[in-house]
Amino acid sequence: MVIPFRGVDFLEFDSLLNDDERLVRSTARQFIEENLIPIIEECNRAGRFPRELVKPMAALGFYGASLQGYGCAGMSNVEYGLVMQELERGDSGLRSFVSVQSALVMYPIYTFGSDEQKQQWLPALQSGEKIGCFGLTEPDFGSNPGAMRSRARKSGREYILNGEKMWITSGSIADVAMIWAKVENPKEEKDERNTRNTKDECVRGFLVETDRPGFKAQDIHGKWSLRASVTSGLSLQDVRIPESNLLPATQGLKSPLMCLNQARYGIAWGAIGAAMACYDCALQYAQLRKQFHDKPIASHQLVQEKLAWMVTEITKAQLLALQVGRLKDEKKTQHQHVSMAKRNNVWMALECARLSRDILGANGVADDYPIMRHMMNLESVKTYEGTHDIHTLILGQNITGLDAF
Ligand code: TGC
Ligand code: FAD
Repeated sequence: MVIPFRGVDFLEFDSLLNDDERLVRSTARQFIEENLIPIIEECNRAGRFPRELVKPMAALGFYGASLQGYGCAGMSNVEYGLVMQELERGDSGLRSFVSVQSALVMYPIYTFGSDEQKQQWLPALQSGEKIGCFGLTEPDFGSNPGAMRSRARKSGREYILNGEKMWITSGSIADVAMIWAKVENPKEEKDERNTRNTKDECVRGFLVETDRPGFKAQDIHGKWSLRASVTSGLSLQDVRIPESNLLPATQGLKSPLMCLNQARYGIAWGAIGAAMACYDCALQYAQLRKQFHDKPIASHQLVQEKLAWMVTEITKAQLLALQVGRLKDEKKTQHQHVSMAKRNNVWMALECARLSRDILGANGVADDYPIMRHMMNLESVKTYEGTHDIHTLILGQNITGLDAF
Protein backbone atom coordinates (compact mmCIF):
# COMPACT_ATOMS: atom_id res chain seq x y z
CA MET A 1 0.00 0.00 0.00
CA VAL A 2 1.37 3.47 -0.88
CA ILE A 3 1.03 6.00 1.94
CA PRO A 4 2.01 9.47 0.65
CA PHE A 5 4.12 11.68 2.93
CA ARG A 6 2.34 14.74 4.37
CA GLY A 7 5.09 16.41 6.44
CA VAL A 8 5.06 16.83 10.21
CA ASP A 9 4.42 20.23 11.78
CA PHE A 10 2.74 20.08 15.18
CA LEU A 11 4.00 23.35 16.66
CA GLU A 12 3.94 25.76 13.71
CA PHE A 13 7.58 25.01 13.02
CA ASP A 14 7.09 26.40 9.51
CA SER A 15 6.44 29.84 10.98
CA LEU A 16 10.08 29.81 12.17
CA LEU A 17 11.31 29.43 8.59
CA ASN A 18 11.60 32.19 6.01
CA ASP A 19 10.33 31.98 2.42
CA ASP A 20 13.70 30.90 1.01
CA GLU A 21 14.00 28.11 3.56
CA ARG A 22 10.50 26.83 2.79
CA LEU A 23 11.23 26.98 -0.95
CA VAL A 24 14.48 25.02 -0.62
CA ARG A 25 12.69 22.39 1.47
CA SER A 26 9.79 22.00 -0.94
CA THR A 27 12.17 21.72 -3.91
CA ALA A 28 14.12 18.95 -2.19
CA ARG A 29 10.90 17.25 -1.06
CA GLN A 30 9.50 17.23 -4.58
CA PHE A 31 12.78 15.92 -5.98
CA ILE A 32 12.74 12.99 -3.54
CA GLU A 33 9.06 12.29 -4.10
CA GLU A 34 9.46 12.18 -7.89
CA ASN A 35 12.89 10.64 -8.26
CA LEU A 36 13.80 8.53 -5.24
CA ILE A 37 10.58 7.22 -3.70
CA PRO A 38 9.57 5.27 -6.85
CA ILE A 39 12.91 3.38 -6.97
CA ILE A 40 14.25 3.23 -3.42
CA GLU A 41 12.81 -0.12 -2.38
CA GLU A 42 14.23 -1.73 -5.52
CA CYS A 43 17.62 -0.11 -4.82
CA ASN A 44 17.51 -1.30 -1.22
CA ARG A 45 16.67 -4.87 -2.24
CA ALA A 46 19.37 -4.94 -4.89
CA GLY A 47 21.97 -3.14 -2.76
CA ARG A 48 22.25 -0.53 -5.50
CA PHE A 49 23.22 3.13 -5.13
CA PRO A 50 20.96 5.21 -7.44
CA ARG A 51 23.85 6.76 -9.33
CA GLU A 52 21.46 8.19 -11.91
CA LEU A 53 20.49 10.82 -9.31
CA VAL A 54 24.03 12.21 -8.90
CA LYS A 55 23.81 14.78 -11.71
CA PRO A 56 20.17 15.80 -11.08
CA MET A 57 21.09 16.53 -7.45
CA ALA A 58 24.03 18.63 -8.65
CA ALA A 59 21.66 20.62 -10.85
CA LEU A 60 19.63 21.49 -7.75
CA GLY A 61 22.77 22.74 -5.97
CA PHE A 62 22.84 20.03 -3.30
CA TYR A 63 26.65 19.51 -3.29
CA GLY A 64 28.66 21.95 -1.21
CA ALA A 65 25.35 23.78 -0.86
CA SER A 66 26.48 26.04 1.99
CA LEU A 67 29.81 27.01 0.39
CA GLN A 68 30.34 30.27 -1.51
CA GLY A 69 31.69 30.46 -5.08
CA TYR A 70 32.99 27.64 -7.34
CA GLY A 71 29.43 27.12 -8.63
CA CYS A 72 28.10 26.35 -5.13
CA ALA A 73 24.61 27.43 -4.14
CA GLY A 74 25.68 29.54 -1.13
CA MET A 75 22.74 28.34 0.97
CA SER A 76 22.44 29.19 4.64
CA ASN A 77 23.13 26.41 7.11
CA VAL A 78 19.42 26.13 7.87
CA GLU A 79 18.60 25.74 4.16
CA TYR A 80 21.33 23.12 3.84
CA GLY A 81 19.91 21.30 6.87
CA LEU A 82 16.42 21.26 5.37
CA VAL A 83 17.83 19.70 2.19
CA MET A 84 19.46 16.98 4.28
CA GLN A 85 16.17 16.39 6.10
CA GLU A 86 14.33 15.83 2.84
CA LEU A 87 17.04 13.59 1.37
CA GLU A 88 17.00 11.35 4.42
CA ARG A 89 13.22 11.30 4.44
CA GLY A 90 13.83 9.40 1.20
CA ASP A 91 16.79 7.31 2.35
CA SER A 92 19.82 7.72 4.61
CA GLY A 93 22.01 6.38 1.80
CA LEU A 94 21.27 9.28 -0.52
CA ARG A 95 21.83 11.75 2.32
CA SER A 96 25.10 9.98 3.10
CA PHE A 97 26.30 10.44 -0.46
CA VAL A 98 25.55 14.17 -0.34
CA SER A 99 27.02 14.50 3.18
CA VAL A 100 30.31 12.95 2.10
CA GLN A 101 30.56 14.87 -1.15
CA SER A 102 29.74 18.18 0.57
CA ALA A 103 30.91 18.10 4.17
CA LEU A 104 33.73 15.61 3.98
CA VAL A 105 35.29 16.31 0.56
CA MET A 106 34.31 19.79 -0.66
CA TYR A 107 34.46 21.39 2.80
CA PRO A 108 38.08 20.33 3.53
CA ILE A 109 39.22 21.42 0.07
CA TYR A 110 37.42 24.74 0.58
CA THR A 111 38.76 25.22 4.12
CA PHE A 112 42.25 23.75 3.99
CA GLY A 113 43.08 23.66 0.26
CA SER A 114 45.31 25.79 -1.96
CA ASP A 115 43.78 28.00 -4.67
CA GLU A 116 44.85 25.47 -7.30
CA GLN A 117 43.18 22.60 -5.42
CA LYS A 118 39.98 24.62 -5.06
CA GLN A 119 39.92 25.52 -8.76
CA GLN A 120 40.66 21.96 -9.81
CA TRP A 121 38.20 20.11 -7.60
CA LEU A 122 35.35 22.26 -6.28
CA PRO A 123 33.54 23.01 -9.57
CA ALA A 124 33.89 19.37 -10.66
CA LEU A 125 32.57 18.05 -7.34
CA GLN A 126 29.77 20.62 -7.26
CA SER A 127 28.57 19.62 -10.72
CA GLY A 128 28.74 15.90 -9.95
CA GLU A 129 31.36 15.39 -12.70
CA LYS A 130 33.61 14.03 -9.97
CA ILE A 131 32.76 12.02 -6.86
CA GLY A 132 34.72 12.10 -3.62
CA CYS A 133 35.12 9.92 -0.54
CA PHE A 134 36.59 10.53 2.93
CA GLY A 135 39.02 8.06 4.48
CA LEU A 136 39.51 8.52 8.20
CA THR A 137 38.34 5.23 9.80
CA GLU A 138 40.69 2.25 9.72
CA PRO A 139 40.01 -1.44 10.44
CA ASP A 140 41.42 -1.05 13.99
CA PHE A 141 40.61 2.62 14.67
CA GLY A 142 37.06 3.95 14.42
CA SER A 143 36.10 5.98 17.47
CA ASN A 144 39.76 6.76 18.09
CA PRO A 145 41.08 7.97 14.72
CA GLY A 146 44.00 9.74 16.40
CA ALA A 147 45.71 6.34 16.68
CA MET A 148 45.54 5.69 12.92
CA ARG A 149 48.29 3.65 11.27
CA SER A 150 48.17 5.25 7.80
CA ARG A 151 51.41 7.07 7.01
CA ALA A 152 52.58 9.57 4.39
CA ARG A 153 56.34 9.77 3.85
CA LYS A 154 57.94 12.68 2.04
CA SER A 155 60.22 11.61 -0.82
CA GLY A 156 61.61 14.48 -2.89
CA ARG A 157 58.62 16.38 -4.26
CA GLU A 158 56.21 13.52 -3.59
CA TYR A 159 54.45 11.85 -0.70
CA ILE A 160 54.24 8.06 -0.53
CA LEU A 161 51.08 6.84 1.22
CA ASN A 162 50.54 3.49 2.92
CA GLY A 163 47.54 2.34 4.94
CA GLU A 164 44.10 0.76 5.09
CA LYS A 165 40.81 2.62 5.43
CA MET A 166 37.55 0.87 6.25
CA TRP A 167 33.83 1.58 5.99
CA ILE A 168 34.30 4.32 3.43
CA THR A 169 31.10 5.71 1.89
CA SER A 170 31.34 6.05 -1.94
CA GLY A 171 34.85 4.48 -1.81
CA SER A 172 34.71 2.45 -5.02
CA ILE A 173 32.85 5.07 -7.07
CA ALA A 174 35.06 7.99 -6.04
CA ASP A 175 37.40 9.83 -8.39
CA VAL A 176 39.23 11.40 -5.48
CA ALA A 177 39.77 10.22 -1.93
CA MET A 178 40.33 12.64 0.93
CA ILE A 179 42.83 10.56 2.89
CA TRP A 180 43.99 11.34 6.41
CA ALA A 181 47.43 10.02 7.31
CA LYS A 182 50.22 10.83 9.71
CA VAL A 183 53.34 12.57 8.50
CA GLU A 184 56.55 12.66 10.43
CA ASN A 185 57.08 16.28 11.41
CA PRO A 186 60.29 17.93 10.37
CA LYS A 187 62.15 18.81 13.61
CA GLU A 188 61.28 22.51 13.52
CA GLU A 189 57.52 21.80 13.05
CA LYS A 190 57.00 19.40 15.97
CA ASP A 191 53.69 20.02 17.68
CA GLU A 192 54.21 19.45 21.40
CA ARG A 193 50.47 19.73 22.09
CA ASN A 194 49.66 16.72 19.91
CA THR A 195 49.73 14.47 22.96
CA ARG A 196 47.31 11.78 21.78
CA ASN A 197 49.48 11.06 18.76
CA THR A 198 53.20 10.48 19.02
CA LYS A 199 54.84 13.86 19.39
CA ASP A 200 56.84 13.54 16.19
CA GLU A 201 53.84 12.94 13.94
CA CYS A 202 50.95 15.01 12.73
CA VAL A 203 47.70 14.05 10.96
CA ARG A 204 47.39 15.74 7.56
CA GLY A 205 44.94 15.52 4.67
CA PHE A 206 45.82 14.38 1.13
CA LEU A 207 43.87 14.36 -2.10
CA VAL A 208 44.46 10.99 -3.73
CA GLU A 209 43.19 10.40 -7.26
CA THR A 210 41.75 6.90 -7.17
CA ASP A 211 43.37 5.80 -10.44
CA ARG A 212 46.89 6.10 -8.99
CA PRO A 213 48.95 2.87 -8.88
CA GLY A 214 48.71 1.20 -5.47
CA PHE A 215 45.21 2.51 -4.66
CA LYS A 216 42.47 -0.12 -4.39
CA ALA A 217 38.83 0.10 -3.29
CA GLN A 218 36.79 -2.99 -2.51
CA ASP A 219 33.10 -2.88 -1.64
CA ILE A 220 31.78 -4.24 1.63
CA HIS A 221 28.90 -6.63 0.88
CA GLY A 222 26.33 -8.21 3.17
CA LYS A 223 25.25 -4.95 4.85
CA TRP A 224 21.77 -4.98 6.39
CA SER A 225 21.92 -1.19 6.56
CA LEU A 226 22.48 1.62 4.04
CA ARG A 227 22.01 -0.87 1.25
CA ALA A 228 21.42 1.92 -1.27
CA SER A 229 24.85 3.40 -0.45
CA VAL A 230 28.29 2.23 -1.57
CA THR A 231 30.58 1.35 1.36
CA SER A 232 34.14 0.23 0.69
CA GLY A 233 37.49 -0.64 2.16
CA LEU A 234 40.47 1.28 0.76
CA SER A 235 44.00 -0.01 0.49
CA LEU A 236 46.94 2.29 -0.23
CA GLN A 237 50.22 0.59 -0.98
CA ASP A 238 53.10 2.89 -1.85
CA VAL A 239 50.73 5.34 -3.53
CA ARG A 240 52.81 8.24 -4.86
CA ILE A 241 51.20 11.66 -5.05
CA PRO A 242 52.77 15.03 -5.82
CA GLU A 243 53.43 17.23 -2.78
CA SER A 244 50.86 19.65 -4.22
CA ASN A 245 48.14 17.08 -3.27
CA LEU A 246 48.68 17.79 0.43
CA LEU A 247 45.97 20.13 1.75
CA PRO A 248 48.34 22.81 3.05
CA ALA A 249 46.28 24.11 5.96
CA THR A 250 45.58 20.72 7.56
CA GLN A 251 47.40 20.36 10.86
CA GLY A 252 46.59 17.63 13.35
CA LEU A 253 43.45 15.64 14.17
CA LYS A 254 41.50 18.86 14.59
CA SER A 255 41.32 19.22 10.78
CA PRO A 256 39.32 16.03 10.06
CA LEU A 257 37.25 16.65 13.21
CA MET A 258 36.26 20.04 11.80
CA CYS A 259 34.96 18.24 8.69
CA LEU A 260 32.99 15.85 10.90
CA ASN A 261 31.20 18.80 12.51
CA GLN A 262 29.77 19.74 9.11
CA ALA A 263 28.60 16.19 8.39
CA ARG A 264 27.23 15.64 11.91
CA TYR A 265 25.21 18.83 11.57
CA GLY A 266 23.63 17.51 8.36
CA ILE A 267 22.86 14.18 10.04
CA ALA A 268 21.07 15.98 12.89
CA TRP A 269 18.62 17.29 10.29
CA GLY A 270 18.61 14.15 8.17
CA ALA A 271 17.50 11.98 11.07
CA ILE A 272 14.39 14.16 11.45
CA GLY A 273 13.49 13.30 7.87
CA ALA A 274 13.74 9.56 8.54
CA ALA A 275 11.69 9.97 11.75
CA MET A 276 9.00 11.99 9.95
CA ALA A 277 8.71 9.34 7.23
CA CYS A 278 8.18 6.61 9.85
CA TYR A 279 5.80 8.60 12.05
CA ASP A 280 3.60 9.80 9.20
CA CYS A 281 3.37 6.32 7.75
CA ALA A 282 2.46 4.85 11.18
CA LEU A 283 -0.13 7.55 11.85
CA GLN A 284 -1.91 7.02 8.54
CA TYR A 285 -1.74 3.25 8.89
CA ALA A 286 -3.16 3.38 12.43
CA GLN A 287 -6.11 5.44 11.20
CA LEU A 288 -6.89 2.90 8.47
CA ARG A 289 -6.13 -0.41 10.14
CA LYS A 290 -9.03 -1.91 12.10
CA GLN A 291 -8.81 -4.48 14.91
CA PHE A 292 -11.42 -5.36 17.57
CA HIS A 293 -15.00 -4.08 17.19
CA ASP A 294 -14.24 -2.60 13.74
CA LYS A 295 -12.32 0.25 15.34
CA PRO A 296 -9.11 1.75 13.91
CA ILE A 297 -6.06 0.82 15.99
CA ALA A 298 -5.45 4.60 16.32
CA SER A 299 -8.38 4.66 18.73
CA HIS A 300 -6.54 2.53 21.28
CA GLN A 301 -4.72 4.35 24.06
CA LEU A 302 -1.50 2.35 23.77
CA VAL A 303 -1.20 3.21 20.06
CA GLN A 304 -1.95 6.86 20.77
CA GLU A 305 0.79 6.92 23.41
CA LYS A 306 3.33 5.81 20.79
CA LEU A 307 2.12 8.41 18.29
CA ALA A 308 2.11 11.16 20.93
CA TRP A 309 5.68 10.27 21.97
CA MET A 310 6.85 10.39 18.38
CA VAL A 311 5.29 13.71 17.44
CA THR A 312 6.63 15.27 20.64
CA GLU A 313 10.17 14.03 20.06
CA ILE A 314 10.13 15.01 16.37
CA THR A 315 9.01 18.50 17.36
CA LYS A 316 11.79 18.82 19.96
CA ALA A 317 14.34 17.55 17.41
CA GLN A 318 13.17 20.13 14.84
CA LEU A 319 13.67 22.94 17.35
CA LEU A 320 17.09 21.62 18.39
CA ALA A 321 18.31 21.34 14.79
CA LEU A 322 16.95 24.78 13.94
CA GLN A 323 18.66 26.44 16.90
CA VAL A 324 22.00 24.80 16.06
CA GLY A 325 21.52 25.91 12.45
CA ARG A 326 20.72 29.49 13.44
CA LEU A 327 23.80 29.55 15.70
CA LYS A 328 25.86 28.12 12.84
CA ASP A 329 24.62 30.85 10.51
CA GLU A 330 25.78 33.35 13.12
CA LYS A 331 29.14 31.49 13.41
CA LYS A 332 28.40 30.79 17.07
CA THR A 333 28.25 26.98 17.15
CA GLN A 334 30.60 24.91 19.25
CA HIS A 335 31.23 21.35 18.18
CA GLN A 336 29.50 20.15 21.37
CA HIS A 337 26.25 21.77 20.15
CA VAL A 338 26.48 19.65 17.03
CA SER A 339 27.20 16.53 19.10
CA MET A 340 24.04 17.14 21.14
CA ALA A 341 21.91 17.48 18.00
CA LYS A 342 23.42 14.43 16.23
CA ARG A 343 23.18 12.26 19.34
CA ASN A 344 19.62 13.22 20.26
CA ASN A 345 18.09 13.31 16.81
CA VAL A 346 19.47 9.99 15.60
CA TRP A 347 18.42 8.26 18.83
CA MET A 348 14.97 9.87 18.49
CA ALA A 349 14.67 8.72 14.87
CA LEU A 350 15.65 5.16 15.68
CA GLU A 351 13.08 5.04 18.49
CA CYS A 352 10.44 6.42 16.10
CA ALA A 353 11.32 3.76 13.54
CA ARG A 354 10.98 1.00 16.15
CA LEU A 355 7.64 2.31 17.46
CA SER A 356 6.31 2.82 13.93
CA ARG A 357 7.32 -0.69 12.93
CA ASP A 358 5.42 -1.95 15.95
CA ILE A 359 2.28 -0.03 14.98
CA LEU A 360 2.32 -1.63 11.53
CA GLY A 361 2.46 -5.12 13.04
CA ALA A 362 3.59 -7.73 10.52
CA ASN A 363 3.26 -5.26 7.66
CA GLY A 364 5.99 -3.26 9.37
CA VAL A 365 8.66 -5.79 8.44
CA ALA A 366 7.78 -5.70 4.72
CA ASP A 367 9.31 -3.30 2.23
CA ASP A 368 5.86 -2.28 1.01
CA TYR A 369 6.43 0.35 3.70
CA PRO A 370 9.62 2.36 4.28
CA ILE A 371 9.90 1.87 8.04
CA MET A 372 12.13 -1.18 8.38
CA ARG A 373 14.53 0.25 5.77
CA HIS A 374 14.80 3.48 7.75
CA MET A 375 15.29 1.52 10.96
CA MET A 376 18.13 -0.53 9.49
CA ASN A 377 19.74 2.58 7.99
CA LEU A 378 19.54 4.42 11.29
CA GLU A 379 21.57 1.71 13.01
CA SER A 380 24.52 2.84 10.86
CA VAL A 381 23.70 6.49 11.33
CA LYS A 382 23.81 5.93 15.10
CA THR A 383 27.33 4.53 14.71
CA TYR A 384 28.98 6.64 12.05
CA GLU A 385 30.16 10.22 12.45
CA GLY A 386 30.85 9.45 16.11
CA THR A 387 28.81 6.79 17.89
CA HIS A 388 25.95 7.74 20.20
CA ASP A 389 28.19 6.97 23.17
CA ILE A 390 31.15 8.98 21.85
CA HIS A 391 28.83 12.00 21.59
CA THR A 392 27.71 11.33 25.16
CA LEU A 393 31.37 11.52 26.21
CA ILE A 394 31.95 14.68 24.16
CA LEU A 395 29.04 16.32 26.01
CA GLY A 396 30.22 14.87 29.33
CA GLN A 397 33.69 16.29 28.80
CA ASN A 398 32.26 19.69 27.92
CA ILE A 399 29.96 19.99 30.94
CA THR A 400 32.31 18.47 33.54
CA GLY A 401 35.69 19.43 32.14
CA LEU A 402 36.73 15.78 32.58
CA ASP A 403 37.80 13.51 29.71
CA ALA A 404 36.18 10.03 29.99
CA PHE A 405 37.24 8.62 26.59
P1 TGC B 1 41.24 15.51 21.16
O1 TGC B 1 42.58 15.61 21.81
O2 TGC B 1 40.03 15.61 21.99
O3 TGC B 1 41.13 16.60 19.99
C1 TGC B 1 42.21 16.95 19.15
C2 TGC B 1 42.02 18.43 18.81
O4 TGC B 1 40.80 18.58 18.08
C3 TGC B 1 39.89 19.43 18.81
N1 TGC B 1 38.54 18.85 18.61
C4 TGC B 1 37.73 19.34 17.68
N2 TGC B 1 37.83 20.39 16.86
C5 TGC B 1 36.82 20.63 16.02
N3 TGC B 1 35.70 19.85 15.99
C6 TGC B 1 35.56 18.79 16.80
N4 TGC B 1 34.44 18.03 16.73
C7 TGC B 1 36.60 18.49 17.69
N5 TGC B 1 36.80 17.52 18.63
C8 TGC B 1 38.00 17.76 19.17
C9 TGC B 1 40.37 19.38 20.23
O5 TGC B 1 39.98 20.55 20.93
C10 TGC B 1 41.86 19.32 20.02
O6 TGC B 1 42.30 20.61 19.64
P2 TGC B 1 43.76 21.18 20.05
O7 TGC B 1 43.76 22.58 19.57
O8 TGC B 1 43.84 21.04 21.53
O9 TGC B 1 44.74 20.29 19.34
O10 TGC B 1 41.25 14.19 20.28
P3 TGC B 1 41.01 12.68 20.72
O11 TGC B 1 42.01 11.86 19.99
O12 TGC B 1 40.95 12.58 22.24
O13 TGC B 1 39.58 12.35 20.11
C11 TGC B 1 38.43 12.93 20.57
C12 TGC B 1 37.17 12.24 19.93
C13 TGC B 1 36.97 10.86 20.51
C14 TGC B 1 36.01 13.11 20.30
C15 TGC B 1 37.35 12.15 18.41
O14 TGC B 1 38.35 11.29 18.06
C16 TGC B 1 36.06 11.69 17.72
O15 TGC B 1 35.21 12.51 17.44
N6 TGC B 1 35.91 10.36 17.41
C17 TGC B 1 34.82 9.86 16.59
C18 TGC B 1 35.35 9.52 15.21
C19 TGC B 1 34.35 9.79 14.13
O16 TGC B 1 33.37 10.47 14.29
N7 TGC B 1 34.61 9.26 12.94
C20 TGC B 1 33.82 9.55 11.81
C21 TGC B 1 34.49 9.07 10.53
S1 TGC B 1 33.75 9.71 9.05
C22 TGC B 1 32.26 8.98 8.94
O17 TGC B 1 31.80 8.28 9.76
C23 TGC B 1 31.51 9.30 7.70
S2 TGC B 1 29.95 8.56 7.60
C24 TGC B 1 29.36 9.67 6.46
C25 TGC B 1 28.12 9.31 5.85
O18 TGC B 1 28.07 8.29 5.11
O19 TGC B 1 27.16 10.10 6.05
P1 FAD C 1 34.45 1.23 17.67
O1 FAD C 1 35.21 2.49 17.77
O2 FAD C 1 35.20 -0.05 17.72
O3 FAD C 1 33.32 1.23 18.80
C1 FAD C 1 32.60 0.03 19.14
C2 FAD C 1 31.74 0.34 20.38
O4 FAD C 1 32.59 0.74 21.45
C3 FAD C 1 30.76 1.50 20.15
O5 FAD C 1 29.57 1.23 20.84
C4 FAD C 1 31.47 2.69 20.80
O6 FAD C 1 30.58 3.69 21.25
C5 FAD C 1 32.17 1.99 21.97
N1 FAD C 1 33.34 2.76 22.42
C6 FAD C 1 34.49 3.02 21.74
N2 FAD C 1 35.32 3.76 22.51
C7 FAD C 1 34.68 3.99 23.66
C8 FAD C 1 34.99 4.70 24.86
N3 FAD C 1 36.14 5.36 25.00
N4 FAD C 1 34.09 4.72 25.87
C9 FAD C 1 32.90 4.09 25.73
N5 FAD C 1 32.54 3.39 24.64
C10 FAD C 1 33.42 3.35 23.62
N6 FAD C 1 34.31 6.30 8.24
C11 FAD C 1 35.01 7.13 7.40
O7 FAD C 1 36.13 7.53 7.70
N7 FAD C 1 34.48 7.53 6.21
C12 FAD C 1 33.25 7.14 5.79
O8 FAD C 1 32.79 7.54 4.71
C13 FAD C 1 32.50 6.25 6.63
N8 FAD C 1 31.29 5.78 6.22
C14 FAD C 1 30.66 4.82 6.96
C15 FAD C 1 29.52 4.20 6.45
C16 FAD C 1 28.89 3.19 7.18
C17 FAD C 1 27.71 2.49 6.60
C18 FAD C 1 29.37 2.83 8.47
C19 FAD C 1 28.67 1.78 9.27
C20 FAD C 1 30.50 3.43 8.97
C21 FAD C 1 31.18 4.42 8.21
N9 FAD C 1 32.37 4.99 8.67
C22 FAD C 1 33.09 5.86 7.86
C23 FAD C 1 32.99 4.51 9.91
C24 FAD C 1 32.39 5.09 11.18
O9 FAD C 1 32.76 6.41 11.36
C25 FAD C 1 32.86 4.22 12.36
O10 FAD C 1 32.19 2.98 12.23
C26 FAD C 1 32.57 4.86 13.69
O11 FAD C 1 33.40 5.99 13.90
C27 FAD C 1 32.76 3.88 14.88
O12 FAD C 1 33.95 3.18 14.76
P2 FAD C 1 33.99 1.57 14.89
O13 FAD C 1 32.95 1.02 13.97
O14 FAD C 1 35.39 1.15 14.66
O15 FAD C 1 33.53 1.25 16.35
